[in-house]
Amino acid sequence: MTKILVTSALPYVNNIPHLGNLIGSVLSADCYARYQRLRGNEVLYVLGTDEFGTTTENKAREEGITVEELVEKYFKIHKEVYDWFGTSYDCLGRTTSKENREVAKDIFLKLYKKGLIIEKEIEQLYSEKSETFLSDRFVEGECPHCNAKGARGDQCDSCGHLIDQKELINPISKLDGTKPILKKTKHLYVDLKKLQPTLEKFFNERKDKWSAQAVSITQQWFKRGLEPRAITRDLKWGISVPLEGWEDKVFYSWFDAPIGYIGITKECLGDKYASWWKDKDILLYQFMGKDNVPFHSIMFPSYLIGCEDGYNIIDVLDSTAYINYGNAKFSKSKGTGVFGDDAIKSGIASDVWRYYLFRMRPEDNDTEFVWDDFYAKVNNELVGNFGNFVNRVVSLTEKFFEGKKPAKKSSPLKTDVEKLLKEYFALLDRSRERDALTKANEISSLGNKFLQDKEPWKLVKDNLAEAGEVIAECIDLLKVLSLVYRPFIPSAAEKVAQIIGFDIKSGFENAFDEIKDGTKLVPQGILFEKLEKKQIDDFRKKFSGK
Ligand code: B3M
Ligand code: ZN
Repeated sequence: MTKILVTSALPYVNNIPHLGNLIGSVLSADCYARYQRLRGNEVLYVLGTDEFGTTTENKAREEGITVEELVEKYFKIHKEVYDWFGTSYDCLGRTTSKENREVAKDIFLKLYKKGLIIEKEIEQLYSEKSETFLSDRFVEGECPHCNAKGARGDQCDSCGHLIDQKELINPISKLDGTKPILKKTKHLYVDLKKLQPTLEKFFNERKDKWSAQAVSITQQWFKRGLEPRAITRDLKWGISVPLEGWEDKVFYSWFDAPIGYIGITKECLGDKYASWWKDKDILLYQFMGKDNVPFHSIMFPSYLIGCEDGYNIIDVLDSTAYINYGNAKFSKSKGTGVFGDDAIKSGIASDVWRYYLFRMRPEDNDTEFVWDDFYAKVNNELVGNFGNFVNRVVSLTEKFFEGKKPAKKSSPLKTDVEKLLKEYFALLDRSRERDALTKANEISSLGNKFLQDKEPWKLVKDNLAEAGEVIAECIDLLKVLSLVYRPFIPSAAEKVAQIIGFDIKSGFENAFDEIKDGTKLVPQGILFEKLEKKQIDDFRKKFSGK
């Protein structure tokens, strides 16, 4: 048994998460955590909300409430969304917790004592109108590397270069639309340059297990050469810097946010957090969108390696590309796309949303959420394949065998199922979730094809025993199916397990143990309703932007 610590990137708590946020990290981590539990491993899945930063501060101003009220409000919404989607987190916490403040300060002071914190006086963009220094996300301009418009103060999404906000051509304050001025201030920096050799060695030892995208993004950073990176900001909403003369500054949210994984574990487990963060036999598996990669492959490791306090450092980084809404981006302000609260109100079960999101998980390239495709995949695959197989098996058993499992002497499907299951394991071990779901569908298709070929509804006439053999084999397959679908569509999988009286938590270990002859099935009704064309058309209208 392995102990696996799974984390999902901590979504910002100043907005309602959309389907892209959800599949990008929260559900991806959930699927992996569920899978590993079913394989008999001990898993701790840590999830939470990222609550500091200027965006949050501004959002509170916009909504006319205090920042504290704002994060309270959105934390509740986030939790509701994660719960509705069936996220199986073990710890759910917040970067603003007392524990996280303590851990962040402690790590900072250790870095400081090791001489890894540098002080610099710099000039920074300042809005005279709003009387505030502008954080990187609040300035936009032309990229100094590729000239793309709309580059942010920290990064250009067009060419991926990191940017110093001062280099932006024609910067504009996104807070108030004015042209900012340069003003002197001082900040603290982590000396990434000094840590580069260690970070690179550490990365090279692990990269074979990382997503290709995460590897290439990280390699680009190393190739350009690491520079000291600021970890303080001139803001009020943040963790105060515990150093004399620095009391009026706070940590940059990308300092305390990844540390939040540790803080949240502590918030949830108390001192036992150390058995996950400091014991050496842990596998740390982190899920995130591609824009979060450098913060997890370089920044977070730099804090943990630098402070030399025995923390576990990332083993596997799994990053996703983006799922777009058609050819547009999800945007709350434009009313484009489906958000967590919309899904809750949709009248469509969370498993159905999950199914489509995993089928479209952007594992290598960006993908698109398309209503017609949603309709087709749900109806043809989820309902038409898996749902249909389960219903057929249950109703045939009821019709011809009084709802009880008939006897069987052989297992004609076993070899094929074992082979597919092995492939499924190999995929999920590397968190290729989208392909693994397709594999699960193949196993289900195998069952449907078997029924179609054997036609037990005809066999019953002259050879009841042979028809029984077929049905019994299908009932045993339900067990494997409940397991392979469990990481993706947990409620439906649970129902299938209930039909056959299988304790799904016992996992894959006894997947091929036959269900006892004569077991009475416990029907659970229709697993999924077919989507209606009209329903889809209404959604399309409703969610396609102002
Ligand atoms: N909140 C960014 C995001 O949600 C950021 C992730 C923090 S992970 C420690 O994309
Ligand atoms: Zn650029």
